[in-house]
Amino acid sequence: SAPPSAPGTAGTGSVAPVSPPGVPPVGPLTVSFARVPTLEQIQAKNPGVVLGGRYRPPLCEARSRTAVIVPHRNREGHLGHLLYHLHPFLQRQQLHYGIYVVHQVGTGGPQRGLEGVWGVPREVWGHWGHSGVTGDTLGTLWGHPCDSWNPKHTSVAMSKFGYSLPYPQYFGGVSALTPDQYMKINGFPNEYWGWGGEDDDIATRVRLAGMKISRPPVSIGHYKMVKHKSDKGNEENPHRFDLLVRTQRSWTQDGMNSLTYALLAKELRPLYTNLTVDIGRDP
Ligand code: NGS
Repeated sequence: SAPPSAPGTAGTGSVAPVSPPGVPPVGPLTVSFARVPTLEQIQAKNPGVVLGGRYRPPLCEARSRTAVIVPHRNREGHLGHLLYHLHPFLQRQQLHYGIYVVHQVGTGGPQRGLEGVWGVPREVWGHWGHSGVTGDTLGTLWGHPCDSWNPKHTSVAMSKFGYSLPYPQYFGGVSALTPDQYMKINGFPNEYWGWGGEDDDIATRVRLAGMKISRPPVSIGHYKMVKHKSDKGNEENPHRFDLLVRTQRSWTQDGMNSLTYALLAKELRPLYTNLTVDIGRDP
């Protein structure tokens, strides 16, 4: 049945085949970070993207709707690179999508593991209730970004790790889950403040919830990262190993069902929806 009306430009026609028709292959892309593109330049290259950073393929009905959720703090240049590459990637795949940038307020002081903000835009699920993708790394997605049965870890070959997994259970970078899968793992943990471990916690949740991590082949899950130093105010979390030992006991109480935050602003910008949230501070 047709999905309920969702934001974006009008789209009519039949359900999209798994491989997008009429999309000329572009082959391997050269991703350069030499110059940060301006938002105006990106807008000019993406005329089909409507306010809020939404797009709907004009000639077919996408199989699912995809919310791309980007946790963000103080890296405007990275955001420019991401939007420049990601909008065309997603359109070539004829996805019906919206990009949400979740901006955490406050500088200094430890912040909760960035992944935690994924649960923030609950209203995102209302509009884009089929698939979700989250991450802080640039990469490609293909077709239906989610796996129907299992949470997908998509950034399997990242430049910083020599294009292979740093360790077998690695779940960091970019992942794609359906809302149903997200609920099954009780969302992401809220107790990790500062750097490290929250992605390992999520990998453990996937297992404890009776699912497996699904992964695309290396040729698809290929990611080039913008190099960056460790973020000021996001120092290594000294408690992360203690927290990881407790995941088995804590995951049903700590997660989506215990998440608190204040949504301070929601702005529909030309290339993305900006959500400004206050998730509090390390107690
Ligand atoms: C592990 C961290 C993960 C992190 C990964 C890669 O050690 O959170 O390294 O880090 N786990 C713990 O600290 C328990 S990276 O090279 O990207 O900085 O994602």
